[in-house]
Amino acid sequence: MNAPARIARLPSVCPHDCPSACALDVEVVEGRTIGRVHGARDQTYTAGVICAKVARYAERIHHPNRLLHPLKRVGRKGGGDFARISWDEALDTISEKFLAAERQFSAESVWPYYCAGTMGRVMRDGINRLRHAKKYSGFFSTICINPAWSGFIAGTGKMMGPDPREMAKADCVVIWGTNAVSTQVNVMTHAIRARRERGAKIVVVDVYRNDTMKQADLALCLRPGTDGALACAVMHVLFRDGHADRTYLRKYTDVPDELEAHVGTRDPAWAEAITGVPRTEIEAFARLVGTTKRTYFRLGYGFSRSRNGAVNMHAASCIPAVTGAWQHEGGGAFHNNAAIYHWDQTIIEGTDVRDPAVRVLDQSRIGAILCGEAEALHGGPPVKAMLVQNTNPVSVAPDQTRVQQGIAREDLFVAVHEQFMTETAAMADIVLPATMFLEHDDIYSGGGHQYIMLGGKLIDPPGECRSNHEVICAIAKRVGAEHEGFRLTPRQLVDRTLRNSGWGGIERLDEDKWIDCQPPFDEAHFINGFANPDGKFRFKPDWPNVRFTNVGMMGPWQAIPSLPDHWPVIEEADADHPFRLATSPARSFLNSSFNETPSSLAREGRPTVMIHPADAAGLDIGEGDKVVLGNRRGEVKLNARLFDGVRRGVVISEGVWPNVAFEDGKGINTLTGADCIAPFGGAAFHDNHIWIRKAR
Ligand SMILES: Nc1nc2c(c(=O)[nH]1)N[C@H]1C(S)=C(S)[C@@H](COP(=O)(O)OP(=O)(O)OC[C@H]3O[C@@H](n4cnc5c(=O)[nH]c(N)nc54)[C@H](O)[C@@H]3O)O[C@H]1N2
Ligand SMILES: Nc1nc2c(c(=O)[nH]1)N[C@H]1C(S)=C(S)[C@@H](COP(=O)(O)OP(=O)(O)OC[C@H]3O[C@@H](n4cnc5c(=O)[nH]c(N)nc54)[C@H](O)[C@@H]3O)O[C@H]1N2
Ligand code: SF4
Ligand SMILES: [Mo]
Repeated sequence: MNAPARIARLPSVCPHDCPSACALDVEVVEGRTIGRVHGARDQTYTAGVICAKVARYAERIHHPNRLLHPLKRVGRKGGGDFARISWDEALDTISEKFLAAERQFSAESVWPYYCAGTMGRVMRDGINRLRHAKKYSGFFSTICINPAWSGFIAGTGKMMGPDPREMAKADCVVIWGTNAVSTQVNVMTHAIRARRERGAKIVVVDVYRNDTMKQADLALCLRPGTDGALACAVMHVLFRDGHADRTYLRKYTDVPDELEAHVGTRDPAWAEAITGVPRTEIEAFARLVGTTKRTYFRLGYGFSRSRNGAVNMHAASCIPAVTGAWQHEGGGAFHNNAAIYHWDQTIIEGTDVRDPAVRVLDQSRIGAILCGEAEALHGGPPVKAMLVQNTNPVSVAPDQTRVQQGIAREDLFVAVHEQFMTETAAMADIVLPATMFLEHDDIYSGGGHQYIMLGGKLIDPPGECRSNHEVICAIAKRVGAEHEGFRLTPRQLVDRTLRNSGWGGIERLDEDKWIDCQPPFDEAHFINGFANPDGKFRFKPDWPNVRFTNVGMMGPWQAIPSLPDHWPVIEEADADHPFRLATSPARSFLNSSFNETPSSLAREGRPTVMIHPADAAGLDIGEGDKVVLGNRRGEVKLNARLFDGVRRGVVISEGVWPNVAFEDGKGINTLTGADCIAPFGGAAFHDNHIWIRKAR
């Protein structure tokens, strides 16, 4: 008889690029394999709830297709033929190529490229230490947060807000531009608690009737990129109907009279024409937030992924400044808690050896950069060698056709460190197998909550997988990069970073698992003033001085309207492109992650576009028909689903599928643009005009 399996339940943290950063309770079987993954019950934000795809993590970590050994390309680029090599050969090759590029084209011809495939600070950001120590090209990480964060900081002065758990103490929760049921499930935990315990109303503002909108008491379905108009009309009604808190406005805001005069011309009829939302719904929304002081605006990323996204984010954050909701428990606006941790990552990132003269290249413009566009390269040398960690740009980056062209250049050397043979790894010269989060040590902090958390190594990695830190240190040694951080273990880096940031040492986390970093009420609600030099919330942002980045202004920022408004710089529909496309997240994928696990693939089905039945009828398109979506950037073939939960003229395609799941290998990002958006760059993933036709 077999003895029953020994199952331990050990703490960890979900490493994926998700604001929820869940605290986990992981079943480890016989010290070797992962069983079911649970949400930690004793962490107050996670509160025992995690998403289904991470609950089934055993499927991803023990996936038969995991990369297990270093590989080198044999045959043509992207041809798919690789041969197994040793770690020494792989690391020697990478170092020789980097040194050769440096000799011939200068250090700036090497471009380490990464994203947030893991949110662990050591494994995500350590690549910057190699960059800075070697003066390799800089990296401006624009693809995700820039319009959202800069738009929020434009008003408040700081990326923080009321305790996320206060959502449960609100009388109204406005879930704006985030499909929380799919993308950060714990928002729903706290919002629904407010409904259950206090009878709170849930409002959802989105561009389609997604799983979150289905939960709403009041659902506002607008056209993509028009949230600024909605916010202005709401403020119009608040002033008009006496719901503006004039005492608060005088004490806490910069130009309340100018704002009132300005939104006086932005009434619900004006906004209806822009947003498509009936004026009666706008009035109802304004009345609700105007008469409910404890209104918590939970502002997501989705409505910032447009060319006017920063302006829209700022406009939404202005509403609680008009009602004075910020003063109340359960009131105010929240996007992310990044600033409360005051991280000092010098030891991880090597910022102490950064040379500010080195050029900084824009992550989102990887296509133009690899295709050698002089302006994208800031007039400097071409990119000749890359190390890619934690990201899959061939699938996820905008302007995909250019990315595919650029990365296929025969004179470009690419090393990709990955868990799977992604579409980016498939284009590499050298592929390195990476550990997963349960196989290495790291530290995490929540964007959507207020904890710092430790995630320790629980099992050994399979095959010859190595962590990002091991790879960075091994390359550093071979290319002669010097920094103390290369001589420390991940736990030592965590310990030093915690101490330098004012959180004590790692022992505290070994004991307590996490640190609750929530600032006091007055600070989180800006009771002592907002984080701008004059202490006021800014209706009129000083964009060049928004404390978000020192990389500099980008895009047509000088044309940004001075007060909250509808900024008409989106890709409007026109005669050639009668439809607007948003490329929203899929519930069972996380960006391109999980698009390799069988259960996620089964749940998502196949690449699909949701079209309003009346629009489909006009195009002679029926349920399940193959259709072509196109614009000047390219064409994509997928399957139609008739769906009346969108405005006419708007279509939605969920999920970053592998490009190969589409006919012709052209993925959804073939249609998205990489033009630079104001004021600090970013990618307008939900702002695309397109044509649609039935495929023959
Ligand atoms: N399941 C799943 N979870 C994820 C991800 C995923 O891909 N799948 N991605 C992760 C990452 S990297 C991030 S940054 C977060 C992002 O998570 P969110 O903050 O939720 O942002 P988005 O995923 O971009 O889009 C959210 C919603 O905004 C809607 N939207 C698009 N355009 C507009 C608009 O103009 N106005 C309004 N009001 N709504 C609009 C979209 O239709 C979508 O329903 O989620 C993370 N979590
Ligand atoms: N059409 C469309 N495109 C989008 C979006 C959209 O809404 N619509 N959203 C955009 C957003 S918000 C983002 S943030 C980007 C994200 O795009 P990506 O960063 O590319 O997405 P992820 O799937 O989170 O992670 C990428 C890879 O990191 C790898 N990885 C995970 N952990 C580790 C590790 O420890 N070491 C190494 N070496 N690799 C690891 C995973 O295997 C995965 O293949 O996508 C963007 N692309
Ligand atoms: S909700 Fe987000 S953080 Fe939580 S387990 Fe799922 S992917 Fe991870
Ligand atoms: Mo993201």
